[in-house]
Amino acid sequence: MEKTLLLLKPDAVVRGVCGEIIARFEQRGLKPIGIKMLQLSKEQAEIHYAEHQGKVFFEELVQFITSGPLIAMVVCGENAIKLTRMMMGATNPLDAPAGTIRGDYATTMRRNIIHGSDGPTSAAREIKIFFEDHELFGN
Ligand code: IDP
Ligand code: MG
Repeated sequence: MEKTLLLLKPDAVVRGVCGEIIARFEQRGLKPIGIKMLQLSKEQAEIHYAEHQGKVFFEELVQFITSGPLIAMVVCGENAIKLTRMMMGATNPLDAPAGTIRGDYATTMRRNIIHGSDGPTSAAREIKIFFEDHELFGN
């Protein structure tokens, strides 16, 4: 069993599509073991997106992810990381086919609806940023 961190970004909250996106993961067989709504501080956002520090889009990315509340979620299941990344679709929604979350809900890189950890190391690191051990259930 693998765990991964998903963020339904502020655009998902503003548009009121979080429930249907969460339902997709449940339908697929991934089990949410922790969910919370929060607004990231600039410092937390910079830690979460540390790998992108220095890139041209970094400031815009931090500005957007801190612009309003988001929903953070840990899901658990076999191959959860690969499965959630496949379900999300490409980073650029223009390259994300219909049927993927970004392909169905997003049009721009900046507002691409969802974040998902891209590997076991980043999943472990990112889950710790958002959740204490006692906030995760079914471990
Ligand atoms: P990912 O979210 O698919 O893992 P990353 O490369 O980790 O994609 O980038 C993190 C986030 O930064 C993306 O989801 C997207 O919102 C934003 N981003 C990535 N590349 C660009 C870019 O070239 N321009 C603007 N925003 C970008
Ligand atoms: Mg990434």
